[in-house]
Amino acid sequence: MDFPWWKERVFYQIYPRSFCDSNGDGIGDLQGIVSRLDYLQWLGVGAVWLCPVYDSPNDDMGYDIRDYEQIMTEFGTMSDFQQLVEELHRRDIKLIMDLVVNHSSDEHAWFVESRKSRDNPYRDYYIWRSGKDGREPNNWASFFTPSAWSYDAATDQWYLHLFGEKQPDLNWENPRLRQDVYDMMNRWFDRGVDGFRMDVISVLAKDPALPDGKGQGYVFSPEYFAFQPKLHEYLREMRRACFDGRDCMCVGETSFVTTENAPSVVGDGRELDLLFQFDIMDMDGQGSKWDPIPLDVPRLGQIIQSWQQAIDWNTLFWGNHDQPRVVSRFGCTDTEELRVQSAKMLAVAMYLLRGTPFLYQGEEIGMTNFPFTRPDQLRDIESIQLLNRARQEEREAWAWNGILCKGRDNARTPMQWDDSPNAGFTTGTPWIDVNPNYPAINVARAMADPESILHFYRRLIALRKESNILRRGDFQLIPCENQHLLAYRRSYQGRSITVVCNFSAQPAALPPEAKTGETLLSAPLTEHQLPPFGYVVRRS
Ligand code: TEU
Ligand code: CA
Repeated sequence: MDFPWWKERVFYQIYPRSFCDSNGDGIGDLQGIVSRLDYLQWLGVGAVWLCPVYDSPNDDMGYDIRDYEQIMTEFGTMSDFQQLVEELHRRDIKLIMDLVVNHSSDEHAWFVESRKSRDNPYRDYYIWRSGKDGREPNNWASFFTPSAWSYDAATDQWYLHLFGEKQPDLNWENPRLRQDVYDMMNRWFDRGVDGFRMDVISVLAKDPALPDGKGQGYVFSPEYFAFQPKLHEYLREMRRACFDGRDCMCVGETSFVTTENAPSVVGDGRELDLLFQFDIMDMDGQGSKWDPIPLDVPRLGQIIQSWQQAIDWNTLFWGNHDQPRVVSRFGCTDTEELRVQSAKMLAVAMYLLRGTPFLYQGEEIGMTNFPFTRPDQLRDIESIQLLNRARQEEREAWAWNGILCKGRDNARTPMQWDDSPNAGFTTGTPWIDVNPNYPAINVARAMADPESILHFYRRLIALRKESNILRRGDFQLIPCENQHLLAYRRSYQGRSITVVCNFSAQPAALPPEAKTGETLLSAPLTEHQLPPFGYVVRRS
């Protein structure tokens, strides 16, 4: 049985701005990444997902692209990029790029043209409408701003932006725009890229009638912009235009995907290869992500089970640049011992599932959330907008709590390499503060300690590589009486591996299914008892 490379490898996500700064300007860059590739190879990763490195005014940290074929000046040059590709491939590491084509920056040449006049050749590259009674064309809310529309006086019309004001949505109805995007993607493939992570790809197509959402005020209306019928047309066209005949892959960030509609975009190789679903990421928010609730472990088990059943191949991840740090979120940072133990437990729980792991930079050393106390420490448009709005509504304390628990900047603080000033990330002033815990939590220290989270991740990656059961086996949830345990079994050709994880600070009795077998990995057990945040992995 032949598997494509993207099912056999572990991916590692790099947020370039915060990974490694090579020239002391406080901003991570391509040469910084090149200088750390031996580390990635040592860890055992087989592919890198690089967050946007394109020219951008950075209103949304690179997710607002001004030029799809220029490297952001702070990050380096196209020749640095070419060197990165070569150095990765020399180590047998694949590279996938971020593809952000739901929207561009308002500073992109297309939009600069588009807004000039109603009959500009680029007018239809974006979504322009006349207002209704002096108001927005409809009542849609955006991800980052109250209304999803901004008014442009020059032509007396409004443009749609599902994200920030400086991120106008591209008009996928326009075949010229689509062809320009495909040509651009093909040129990246020609530069040696092995695939794309497709930003909010599920919202490319909008309901052509742009109907009002149901409700008062501005209404977030994914029923009119997520998973629209035309989406499938566009994805199939893109597949044919860019992927056919190449050994390349794509993983879609399919916001609003469900176990019901997921099979419509993955599985048959005609649209996406992989998708990111957010059911687990959304579990600890009630209504909105800013209202945190504790993790419900039986529910986690149900979600995992339903996804493992819904599609043949899942992505496995605990975080990304939009999510808080997982050890702070679902593990425990009360003591150093619990941080280490719970980070290992989380890795076991997620990365032994059936699917392709995506690690986020810093996760492998158990980096934690940042203790933000002042607005000037924030860099993320989403948190800044939230705080501004909350101030007007006198809900500042609520917003701060949300930002501490869920703010995206938690994952964007610099990678902690060693205990030298600024964690070895930069010799200058970092663009965002370094987490003050870097003297204790850093790569150099973790390297020197065979019991560290880092060494554990390396073992886990190696274990996946050498085990057919883990790479190919099927999945079965093991129901547990104890509400804090997650347990499952992977089986392949008559052999199986049983995984049990304790998501609580209380010791827990092992379920009978996990009492026997050869121990592959385990926290120290006492009399068939898992310690707080303990785990055990057994083969039989
Ligand atoms: O994220 C899209 C998305 O749905 C998330 O933004 C999420 O809803 C958001 O973080 C609010 O919590 C992608 C990128 O990953 C993100 O960094 C960009 O800001 C966004 O698209 C716009 O390009
Ligand atoms: Ca730099």
